[in-house]
Amino acid sequence: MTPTLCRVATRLAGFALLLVSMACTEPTTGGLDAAPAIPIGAGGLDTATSDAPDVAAGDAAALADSNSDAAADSAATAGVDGAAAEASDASAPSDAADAAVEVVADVKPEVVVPKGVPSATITAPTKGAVFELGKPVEFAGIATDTLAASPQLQALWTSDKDGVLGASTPDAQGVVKLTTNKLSAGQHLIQLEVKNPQGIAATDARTIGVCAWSAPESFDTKLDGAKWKIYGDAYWDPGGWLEMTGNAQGKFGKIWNIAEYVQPGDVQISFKIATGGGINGGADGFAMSVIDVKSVAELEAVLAKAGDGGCLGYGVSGACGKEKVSAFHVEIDTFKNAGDPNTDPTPENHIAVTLDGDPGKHWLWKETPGIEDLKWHTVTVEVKGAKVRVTLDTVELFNDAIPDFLFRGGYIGFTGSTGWASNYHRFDELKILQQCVVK
Ligand SMILES: [Ca+2]
Ligand SMILES: [Ca+2]
Ligand SMILES: [Ca+2]
Ligand SMILES: [Ca+2]
Repeated sequence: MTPTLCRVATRLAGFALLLVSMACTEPTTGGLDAAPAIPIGAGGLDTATSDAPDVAAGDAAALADSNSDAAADSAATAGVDGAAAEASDASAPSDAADAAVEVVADVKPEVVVPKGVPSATITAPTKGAVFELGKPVEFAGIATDTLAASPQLQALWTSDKDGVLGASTPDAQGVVKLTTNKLSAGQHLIQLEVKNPQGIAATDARTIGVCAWSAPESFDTKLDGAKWKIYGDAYWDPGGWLEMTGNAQGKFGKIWNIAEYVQPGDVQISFKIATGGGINGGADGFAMSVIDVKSVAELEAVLAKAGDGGCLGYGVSGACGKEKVSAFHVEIDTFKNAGDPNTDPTPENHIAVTLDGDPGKHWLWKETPGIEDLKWHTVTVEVKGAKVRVTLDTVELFNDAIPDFLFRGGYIGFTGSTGWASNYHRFDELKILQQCVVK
């Protein structure tokens, strides 16, 4: 065996060490019997050369422990071989030179590549935004890196609740977008991870909510008194809806949910209304209200003060009373009041948002001339931050911010009133987009 082969073979894994050692120390033709070690050595050259010192040392220790003479010899040989490697290469014949070239190539130091620092920023949706289950949610972000161009980066969107939402490549400006309608209901911590070509990652995250509509209240069967409580002239109509007054003069009533509390924050509420059929041009109107009180007892104390006529069964402040209450109302007003006791912004029928029990302050309103047709119409109310959007049969009436407004939640209910003029005042199919409590 040539010195080179011996050296290479000696660097093999421990199980072959003894055999190889003997072949190297006995330069006879018998050494050729060790040839099977060569193909293994050739195949494992890269590993063997780089790991050789460890393997040799480990084997030397292991074999020394065995107390065998042969083992001691081989350990010594391995140690000498490792130490003498440089010297042997220097004076080696041509086949040794080939091996030396490979060894040099293998130990060539790695080129130090400068590492970039990536950055990830979620730009949409806003933190704490709430979405309706099944509707598309549009995510957007910016992915950049101190070295790599944005299109060289990888962007990955994930939800802590639903896992991977999608991967994409940023455009030249670093913009990454993803739209999905697959988010499950509940709170999600959305994360954008940006990875640069070196595998270094940056992340940004924010919480959003995906909410499901509550089961609609159909009011098709007699009300459960533990949930819906009736006050004044209101009643449940066997036709399958709530009636606030009946078609008679001088009535006012209320029906309230005393079992559930609408959470504060963004909310969507949908219900159906029908009014009309009355005398003297029809009046006065009705309202959906959410009153922010801590208990049903407090709620009832407020409701007990609510006025009739132009106060629509919910007015307790302004021209209608002196109560201080935090409340949100959407009124459907079908009679023009002018200082009796409050004043309307238009002689026409209107739908308006009022606050805190004051029917005289119309924060947002729109004329709805044909509303007294005693047909069913759908009203939706969407609160997003200080903005309130109201639609009537899918037509937007208004979508504006109310200064300093914050939906505070509370107990939800309905009121209505008649006076000299009358009308039916019906509510049905209440749906509330369940508020996900989003941090
Ligand atoms: Ca119904
Ligand atoms: Ca009217
Ligand atoms: Ca009015
Ligand atoms: Ca009004």
